[in-house]
Amino acid sequence: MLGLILVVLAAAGFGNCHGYGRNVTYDGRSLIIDSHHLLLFSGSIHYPRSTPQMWPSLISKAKQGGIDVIQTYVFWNLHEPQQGQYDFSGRRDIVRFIREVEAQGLYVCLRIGPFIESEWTYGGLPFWLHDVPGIVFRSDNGPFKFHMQKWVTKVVNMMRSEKLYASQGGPIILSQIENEYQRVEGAFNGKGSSYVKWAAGLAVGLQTGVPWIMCSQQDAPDPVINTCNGFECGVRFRGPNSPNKPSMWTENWTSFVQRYGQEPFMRSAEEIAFHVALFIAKNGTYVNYYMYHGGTNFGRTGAARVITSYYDQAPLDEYGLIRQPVWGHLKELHAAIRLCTVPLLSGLHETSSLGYLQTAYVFKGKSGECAAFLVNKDDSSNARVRFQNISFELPSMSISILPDCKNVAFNTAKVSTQNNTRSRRVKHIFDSTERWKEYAEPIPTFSNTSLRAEVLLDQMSTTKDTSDYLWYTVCFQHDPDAQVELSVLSNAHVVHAFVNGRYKGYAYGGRNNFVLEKTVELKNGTNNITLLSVMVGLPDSGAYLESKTAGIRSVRIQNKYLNNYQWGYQIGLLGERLRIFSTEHEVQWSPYQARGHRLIWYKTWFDALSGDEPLALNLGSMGKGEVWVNGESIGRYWVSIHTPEHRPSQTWYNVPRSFLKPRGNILVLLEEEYGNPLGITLDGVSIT
Ligand SMILES: *[C@@H]1O[C@H](CO)[C@@H](O)[C@H](O)[C@H]1NC(C)=O
Ligand SMILES: *[C@@H]1O[C@H](CO)[C@@H](O)[C@H](O)[C@H]1NC(C)=O
Ligand SMILES: *[C@@H]1O[C@H](CO)[C@@H](O)[C@H](O)[C@H]1NC(C)=O
Ligand SMILES: *[C@@H]1O[C@H](CO)[C@@H](O)[C@H](O)[C@H]1NC(C)=O
Ligand SMILES: *[C@@H]1O[C@H](CO)[C@@H](O)[C@H](O)[C@H]1NC(C)=O
Ligand SMILES: *[C@@H]1O[C@H](CO)[C@@H](O)[C@H](O)[C@H]1NC(C)=O
Ligand SMILES: *[C@@H]1O[C@H](CO)[C@@H](O)[C@H](O)[C@H]1NC(C)=O
Ligand SMILES: CC(=O)N[C@H]1CO[C@H](CO)[C@@H](O)[C@@H]1O
Repeated sequence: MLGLILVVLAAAGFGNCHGYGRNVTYDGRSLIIDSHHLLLFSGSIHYPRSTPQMWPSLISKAKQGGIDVIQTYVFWNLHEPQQGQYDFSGRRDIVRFIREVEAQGLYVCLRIGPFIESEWTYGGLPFWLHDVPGIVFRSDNGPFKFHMQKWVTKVVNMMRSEKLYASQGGPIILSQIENEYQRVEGAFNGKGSSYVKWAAGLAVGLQTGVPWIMCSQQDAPDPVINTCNGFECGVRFRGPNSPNKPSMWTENWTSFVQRYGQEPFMRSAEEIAFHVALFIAKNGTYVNYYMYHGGTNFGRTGAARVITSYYDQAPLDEYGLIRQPVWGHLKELHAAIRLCTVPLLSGLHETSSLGYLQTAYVFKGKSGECAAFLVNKDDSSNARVRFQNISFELPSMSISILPDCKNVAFNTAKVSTQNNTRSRRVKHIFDSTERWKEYAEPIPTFSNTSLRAEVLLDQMSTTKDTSDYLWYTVCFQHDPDAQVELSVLSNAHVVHAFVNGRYKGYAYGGRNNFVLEKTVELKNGTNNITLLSVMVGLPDSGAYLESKTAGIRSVRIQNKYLNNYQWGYQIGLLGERLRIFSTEHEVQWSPYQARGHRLIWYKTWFDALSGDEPLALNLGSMGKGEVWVNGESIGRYWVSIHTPEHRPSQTWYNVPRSFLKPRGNILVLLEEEYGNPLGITLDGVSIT
């Protein structure tokens, strides 16, 4: 039997896909490549969430873990930040990423979207789309369809000109259009379903020679395949919408996105394995892990309040290190399911009850091969069952896989892989006062501003995502000297208040409005009130994203509303405009003094560190801000916000080795609140 399987796999031509076009189709059972039915395990790795230097090892570890397909989104706003100005360099080099997957003999599933959500700022849509007259995103709307068609066509043509589709001999076997649209479809009334048909027509009309999928879209029009996203597709998926389409799971969440203020979401290896095995038992033939490697939301790419580390709990952690037992347990699961390939894909299926909560899913091949999945859904106790006259003990909430219908090759609840632990060792301490410099961000007043309005402006349409920061300033006449109550209502993420140049405090919120309330002293005469509104990423989900607004909604002093005063605005920080985080720029940096002021830029330097293990900055002594290494932003940090367990959501921040030089590396931080840079360390990360 083993011999037969090897022949089948070799015939499927795994890993030698150069030079000739392949015929990728599907039927009700699975994807078919050159007339071979395939059972595929896929893993999401997003190219911009790691570095080109990390790609080969990430892909190789996925391959060793039994992964056949690498799935990635295409990140439109990264590639076309300004209309018509494209960037495919460095981490954005999607062609290089796909070629690396191909070089290692794996396939690619390309999820073009172009709306991708993905906890990525603005769901991957470029902000300039917001200003296209008359646009309604993701609807049967002329302007949106025009730009979507242009971008999707550009991506497809780029892939085609590089010969990356399987139909041309390349690795791409699947493409996705749109993303989980059914969740919002109802909000667009009739324009939702006509948009779905249009999007499917656009995709199919591009004639890539490989099938298209729509995830979480039950009514995906033929020939587009509807696929499942979620934790438990073996339980919840209603199945393909046609008997001629295979059952595919595009997002089986290995963990879940973490936002600032939240604890990480842990999903056990046993639970993931149970749901994957159940999906296969129920005729699934494609399972993708979202994420297999999460990585890092570098720069300002994370969506609203999403932490910089992305799906660190995945089988490959943020640094690309193997996380055990999940990586090893899934590897064994894949190997056991592979042993069932022939009966799974070529045979008859039977389901029989073995008990109240126990079921056997049996697959029989044409030459007498037999494989079985014995499921015990009893979550409180083990079950003893008889299957084909043999007695089996099924652990609670588990699936036993029998590639020959007699012997258990794997049970999802029995983890034989040993746990590993991740540790960090301090390699460099930035505790030398002489090595730090600082630059105090000036606090603007009304007279400094050129942008004026007699309303409180929306932050997103004002900054156009060029900065997390928007200053709101106003002059307020008061008579006489007095202590008054200042109240600021915001639906951005943070607001800091300054009165007459003095810091008065801050407040933050989540999804809803929040209020900053402070007692402040006003002078007899003109007072300067300056508010800094901060967004930790743009929203990434929901219908009518283009009409979402954020920022300061209302300002009150005692009983007087200042909303219709003349406000002056400054977009972004001066330090950002001067690019003082870049290596070449020189501003008037001052010697470090532990003043504890708000809004201080800090700068130091260090030489490269020995070894080759991944590196992370421990920012446990800092508050909130952004950090740059040699001019590259490694992301936002927010250590001062704590989870219900009273700890930061993220303390360590990934510094890819490829960002470093042998000597004279520049580290710059913008601290919004209060931080002690002397407490920062650069640590080596390893697993044991
Ligand atoms: C591709 O495969 C399908 C069946 O899987 C078959 O019907 C079709 O003729 C094949 N096309 C080519 C060009 O070989
Ligand atoms: C191993 O890790 C799992 C999480 O996947 C945890 O539930 C379990 O307690 C750990 N076992 C040991 C011995 O630490
Ligand atoms: C699996 O496929 C077989 C054959 O098409 C069908 O009889 C069976 O009901 C399917 N099983 C499930 C759980 O959908
Ligand atoms: C099943 O096992 C019983 C004894 O344990 C035996 O009498 C019976 O013949 C067996 N049936 C089959 C189909 O093997
Ligand atoms: C704001 O204006 C004042 C005086 O008009 C000036 O001293 C200060 O440097 C200006 N600040 C900024 C940030 O431009
Ligand atoms: C406030 O200042 C104005 C103008 O300088 C003055 O006329 C008024 O008396 C002052 N009020 C108090 C309470 O000092
Ligand atoms: C308000 O700001 C202006 C400069 O924009 C400055 O001249 C004035 O002294 C400030 N007022 C107070 C009370 O700080
Ligand atoms: C899309 C989807 O299926 N989402 C579900 C994923 O699983 C979690 C928890 O089981 C549900 O809350 C989601 O609705």
